[in-house]
Amino acid sequence: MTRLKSLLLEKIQEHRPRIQKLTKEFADVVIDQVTISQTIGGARDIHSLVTDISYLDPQEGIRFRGKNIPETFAALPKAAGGEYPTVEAFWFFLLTGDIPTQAETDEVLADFQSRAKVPPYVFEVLRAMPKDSHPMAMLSTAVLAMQKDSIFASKYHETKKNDYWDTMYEDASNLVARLPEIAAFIYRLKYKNGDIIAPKPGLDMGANFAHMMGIAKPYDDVARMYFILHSDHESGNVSAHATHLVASALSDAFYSFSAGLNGLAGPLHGLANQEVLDWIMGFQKKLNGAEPTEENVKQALWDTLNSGHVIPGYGHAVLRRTDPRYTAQMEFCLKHLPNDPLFKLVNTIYKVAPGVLTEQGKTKNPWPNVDAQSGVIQWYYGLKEYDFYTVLFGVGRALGVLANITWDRALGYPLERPKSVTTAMLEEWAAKGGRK
Ligand code: HAX
Repeated sequence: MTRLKSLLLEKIQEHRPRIQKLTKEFADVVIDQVTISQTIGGARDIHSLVTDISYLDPQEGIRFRGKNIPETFAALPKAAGGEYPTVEAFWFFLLTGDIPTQAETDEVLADFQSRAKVPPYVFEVLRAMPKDSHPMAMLSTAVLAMQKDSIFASKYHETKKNDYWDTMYEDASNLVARLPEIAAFIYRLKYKNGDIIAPKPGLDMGANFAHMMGIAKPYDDVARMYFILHSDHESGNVSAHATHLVASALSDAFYSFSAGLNGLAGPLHGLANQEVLDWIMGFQKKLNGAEPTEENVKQALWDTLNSGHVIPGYGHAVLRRTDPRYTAQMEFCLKHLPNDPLFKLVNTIYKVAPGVLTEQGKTKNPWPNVDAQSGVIQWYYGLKEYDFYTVLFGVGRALGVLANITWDRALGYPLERPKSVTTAMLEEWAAKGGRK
C-alpha cells in the first residue's frame, strides 16, 4: 500500500468516531432553518452538506484543508524548477490534510504513472464523436466510457460498506491520473488536426500536461496553478454537488464525475470562463480597432445587462468579495504578462464592472470570480480556442470532487434525498406565517 493510501486509512479511522458521535448523540441539534426564498431559490446557503476538504468563507474565500491559497502554495513541495506546487503534492494534501514530504510526493507521481494509461477505446470513442462536439461533452463522454473498468462497480457485491472508500479511491486515483492525457488528446484532436503528442514518463502532471498540449514553459506552472485553483470550492457548487449526489446512490466515480462535468459545462458555472472570452471577443469586434476605454467598456456592460444577460465572470452564490482565485491569477499575470493587452482589458473591466453591477442593483456580489481572469492566461500562452477552457477547469475540479466522494464512502454518508413540497403547501405556510 502506498504511503498516501495507508495515511488516508489512518485519517479515516480517526475521523469515523467523530461522525458517529455527532449522528448518535447530537442528531437533533438544530443548526439551520429554511425559508420560502431558500426553498424556491436553489437551496442557497442551507447548511446541509459536510466536507472537511475545503471551506468557502463569503469574505475570505476558499481554504483547502484550513489553508488559504497563498498558504497552500507556500506549504506544498514545488515542482523542480517551477514556482508552483505539483498537483501530486496537492492531491496528497486534499485527501489527507497533511503536507507531503518530497518522498511522499514522488511516490504519488510514480503511483499516478502506473495508473495513467488511458484505455485505447477512449480515444476511439472520442474520434467517433461529431467534429463539432463541445470539448466538455467529449470529456464527460470519455469519463463515462471508462465506467466499464470501475473497480468500485466490479467489486461492489463482494465489498463491505466500511471498505467502499478503498475501491472508490482506486477509481478516483485512476481517473485523476488519466484526465490530463484525455484533455490534451481532446485539444489536439479538435484543434491541432489530430496531431497527438504522447505523454512523457517521469514528468509531474503539470509538466506532462504542458508537454502533451504542445505548449512551452512556463505553461507547466500555469497548468499546476490552474488545476490547484480550480480543484475544490466546498460541496454546494453544481459540479461538486452533482458528483456527490450521484455518488450517494453508490454510483461509481466515473458515473459521478461525468455528472459533475455536465454541471460544470453550464454557463453560470464552469463554462463562464469560455463566456468571458466570448464576451471580450464580441466587445473587441464592436470596437472595430478602437482602443478600449472605461467609457466604452461601461457601455458594453450595460448593453449586456440591458439585453437580459449576465456579465460572465462576475458574481457568486457564496462569495461577497473579489474571488481570491481571481487575485491569485492576477498576481501571476502581473509577474508574467503585465503588458498584455487582454490582461489590461480585463483590468479595465475589473475597474468598471463592480460599479455597473452595483448600480443595476440585482446581484448580491458585484465582484469578479475565478472565471473572469483565467482565460487571459490561457490566451497569452497560445491556447486561444476558448471553448476548451472549461475542460481545464474539469481536470482541476476532478481533484476536489473525487477526494470528496472517496471521503463520502469512507464516512458512509447516505443517499442524498431532500424533500420537496408543492406550491400550495408553501402558500398555506406563508399565510400561517410558518409551517405549523
Ligand atoms: N451579471 C448580471 N446579473 C447578475 C450577475 C452578473 N454577473 N450575477 C448575479 N446577477 C443577477 C442574478 O441573475 C439574479 O437576477 P434575477 O433576480 O433576475 O434572477 C440577481 O443578480 C441575484 O443573483 P445573486 O443572488 O447575486 O447570485 P446567484 O447566487 O443567484 O448566482 C451566479 C450566482 C454565479 C450564477 C451569478 O452571479 C452569475 O450568473 N454570474 C455570471 C456567470 C458566472 O460568472 N458564473 C461563474 C461563477 C463561478 C463559478 O461557479 N465558476 O465555475
